[in-house]
Amino acid sequence: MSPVAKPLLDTIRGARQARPPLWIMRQAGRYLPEYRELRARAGSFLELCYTPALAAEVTLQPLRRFDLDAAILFSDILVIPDALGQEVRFEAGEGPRLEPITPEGLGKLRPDAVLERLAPVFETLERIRGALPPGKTLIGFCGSPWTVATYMIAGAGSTDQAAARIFALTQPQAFAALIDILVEASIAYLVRQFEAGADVVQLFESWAMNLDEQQFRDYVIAPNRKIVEGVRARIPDAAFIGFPRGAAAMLPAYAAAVRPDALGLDYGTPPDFADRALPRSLPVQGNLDPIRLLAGGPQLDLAIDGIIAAFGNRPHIFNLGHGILPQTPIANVERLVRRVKGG
Ligand code: 1CP
Repeated sequence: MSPVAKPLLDTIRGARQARPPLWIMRQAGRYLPEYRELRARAGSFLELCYTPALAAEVTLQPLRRFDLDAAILFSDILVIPDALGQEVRFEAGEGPRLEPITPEGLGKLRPDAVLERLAPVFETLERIRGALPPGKTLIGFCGSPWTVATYMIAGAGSTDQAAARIFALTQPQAFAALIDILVEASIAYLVRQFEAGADVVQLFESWAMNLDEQQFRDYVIAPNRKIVEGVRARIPDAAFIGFPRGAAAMLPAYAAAVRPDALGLDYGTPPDFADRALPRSLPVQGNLDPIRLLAGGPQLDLAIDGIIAAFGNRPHIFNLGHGILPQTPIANVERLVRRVKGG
């Protein structure tokens, strides 16, 4: 018996579809009333991530509402620092807060405890796998080491990542040790995600901008490459979507060295540039501006059509160029899905 076709996974494997398959970054979350309702009952955000029945339910919510081609595990990139033993809290309306890591504090991290502490995440994947219709792709993920390190070092999100950039340049040995810990933890975490049922994993390098060429090669390319190679050493056909947000002119170098199966494009990347700069066989994902989705109307239809046309000659997964915004009207998401599906 041949396995059921999964249009999104098949696209990642290089098979172009007549209409691009579609998922939406951060598709489970605050723009959905059913998420806000469940979130209010769940206690803390991390409790929600670590309660398999609830995390699986939240993962499936957007698929019940919209005809999306993939589910993405409901979790967060900051479960890795949490599992390493760094204190992580999510304050309502303020985003994540961590106890900032110091060179001296590195020794207190517990890489050996990570898989045990993340066991609920693997159970969540197993539950989603069991409930997911056969044609749908299941996406796992982790944050890339540099992006996760920016939160671990600053103790919060920041617009310029200055704390982490200064730490990397003034404490190079401690920084390299931290990146190594994150690379090893991420390899172990992703291998278990595949074993628990993920079809593909996305590497979220959300803060790949603000780096010069050498920093980009050292902090972004090298660790992501180690993760891909480390996972493939154990699971040879492991599929990856790389998403280096803000990579700009470094995109081709990232693609060539990291060798993801598909490349996620942020909305600042001109489709024509990406199409010319990347090998024709490399599937791309993206790259609608989330503000266009929020604003809606005819400009949304035009932007969708433009992106589909620009990637008409290569495998393409339709997505936003960054996460959906909490204020996005549901009707605009319905309009997007209809348009991409050709309805
Ligand atoms: O109270 C709440 O409901 C918290 C909001 C929230 C949600 C819904 C956070 C806090 N994380 C998540 C889920 C999440 N985060 C998912 C799964 C949901 C899905 O995609 O459907 C994923 C893939 C992430 C990944 C994530 N977390 C990234 C990478 C993607 C991106 O947007 O760049 C990053 C940077 C984070 C950190 C984080 N977690 C939460 C917030 C508000 C943030 C961003 C903080 C900042 O702006 O610096």
